[in-house]
Amino acid sequence: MPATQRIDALAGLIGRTVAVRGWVMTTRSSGKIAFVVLRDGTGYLQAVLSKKEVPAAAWGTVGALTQETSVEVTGTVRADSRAPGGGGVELQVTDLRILGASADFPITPKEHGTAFLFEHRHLWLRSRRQVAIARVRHEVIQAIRDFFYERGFVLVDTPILTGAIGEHAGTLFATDYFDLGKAYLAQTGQLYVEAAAAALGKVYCFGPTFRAEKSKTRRHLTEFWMVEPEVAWNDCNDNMTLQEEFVAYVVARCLERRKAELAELQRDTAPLARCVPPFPRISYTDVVETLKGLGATMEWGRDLGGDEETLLAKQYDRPVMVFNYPKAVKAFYMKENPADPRTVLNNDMLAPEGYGEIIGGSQREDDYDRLLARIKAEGLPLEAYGWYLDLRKYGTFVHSGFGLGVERTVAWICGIPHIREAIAFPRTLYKLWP
Ligand code: NSS
Repeated sequence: MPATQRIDALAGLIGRTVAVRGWVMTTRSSGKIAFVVLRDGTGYLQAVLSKKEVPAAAWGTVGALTQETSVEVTGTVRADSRAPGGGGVELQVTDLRILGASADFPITPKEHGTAFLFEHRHLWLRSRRQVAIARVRHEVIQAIRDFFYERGFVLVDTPILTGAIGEHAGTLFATDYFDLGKAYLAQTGQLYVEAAAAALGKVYCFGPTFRAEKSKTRRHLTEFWMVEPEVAWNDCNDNMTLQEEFVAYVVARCLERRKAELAELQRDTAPLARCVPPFPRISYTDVVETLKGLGATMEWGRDLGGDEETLLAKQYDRPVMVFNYPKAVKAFYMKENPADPRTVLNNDMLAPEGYGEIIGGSQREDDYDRLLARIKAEGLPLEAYGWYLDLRKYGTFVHSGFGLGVERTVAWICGIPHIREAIAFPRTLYKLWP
C-alpha cells in the first residue's frame, strides 16, 4: 500500500505513487476517461481515471461518485499547471474505493438562500468559500497569539462565569449559580486582566465573550471571540500605538500567508495592503463636526452608530481611531479626561470599507475615589467590585488596554458582508442550532 498523503503535500511528490482520502466534489466522464475532483480540507485535486488502466471494479464505481462521497484513490502524482484544484498537480488513478456513500447532499452547486445554508451550517462548512474563511480566521488567531508572544505579553485566561458586570447591565446572560445567586457569562475579561497586569506587567486574555444583544445587524453576535491586552504604565496614546501596530501585523500576516484563500474569496487586497501605521487619530468632538460637514444629523453627546461609523471611515484609506468620547455613553471603568471631564481617555478603532468598530479600548480609571463614584453613579452593586477597587488601593498604576472582536476583524479581512460567516457555528438572536 502506498503511503496516504494530504493534497497539500502532493506538489512535492511528483512521480510518486500515493493514496489520498477525501470527498468528491464533481465528476465528469467521457465513457473512457473520468475526471473526479476531490477535496480533503488541505486542498483540491483532480483525479483522472482511464477505463483501460484501472480495475473494472474501480471503473464501475465512477457512476456512484455522488457529491460528498468519501473515497480513497491511489495513483501517480503528475505535474499539471492547468488542473482544477490549483495545486499544480493531478493524480493519474490506479485504483479507487468508496469509503462512505453520500445520497442527495442538500447543498448543490446551484444557489441556495442564506437561511437554508445556515440551517445546514454543519455541511455548508465544507464549501470552498467557507473553508477559505475558516483558514483566514485560523491565521488571524495565530497572528494574534504570535504578536503578543513576540512582545513578551503573558496569556492569562479569565473566567467565563463571572460575578461582576463587565460592560453593560442590559446585555447579560445570567444563570443560577448554586447558593451564590446569579452568575453572568463574561461580556469581557478586562476587569480580570487589569488585576493580572499588576502581577505580570503586559498580559492578554483571549476567549469567547457573551452579549445578550437583541440587535439584528450584520455586526452583532451573542457569542463572539475577543482578545484583550492590558498593559501596566501605558496611557491612552500608548494604547493607540499598540492597537495600530497590532492590527497592521495581523492584516500583513493574512496578506502574506493566506493569498490563496483571499483569492478564493475574491477579496480586493489593495485596501488591506494600505493598513500600515500610523492610522489617523481624531477626537470625538472633531468627528461630530466632520459628520455634520458631511450632512449627517449628529449632536455632541450621542454615541456613534453604525451608519456614522461607516460615513466617517469612508473619509480615510486605512483604519481610523476616534478618541475621547463623552463619558455618558461609555463604560464606568474609563478614566476621565483631565483636560475635559465631559469625556474619557478612550478610543475606538473603525475599520475601512464599512466594517465599523473592530476595537474598543481605554486608559482605566486608576483613582480609587473617582472609580468608586462611577460605580455608584451607574448603580452597579458595590459588593461585586470590592476586589476591582483593591487594584486602586494597593499601588495604583496607570494602565490601558483594549478589546478586538475576532469575527468583525475576520469579516473585514475576508471582505464578507456579514459577521455570522466569520465563525463556524454563529450564535445570534435567532440561531442556536446547529
Ligand atoms: O464592548 S467593547 O467595545 N469593549 C470591551 O468589551 C472592553 N472591555 C475591551 C477592553 O478594553 N478590554 O468590545 C470590544 C470589541 C468591539 O470593538 C467589537 O469588535 C467586539 O468587541 N464586539 C462584538 N463583536 C461581535 N458581536 C458583538 N455583539 C460585539 N460586541 C463587541
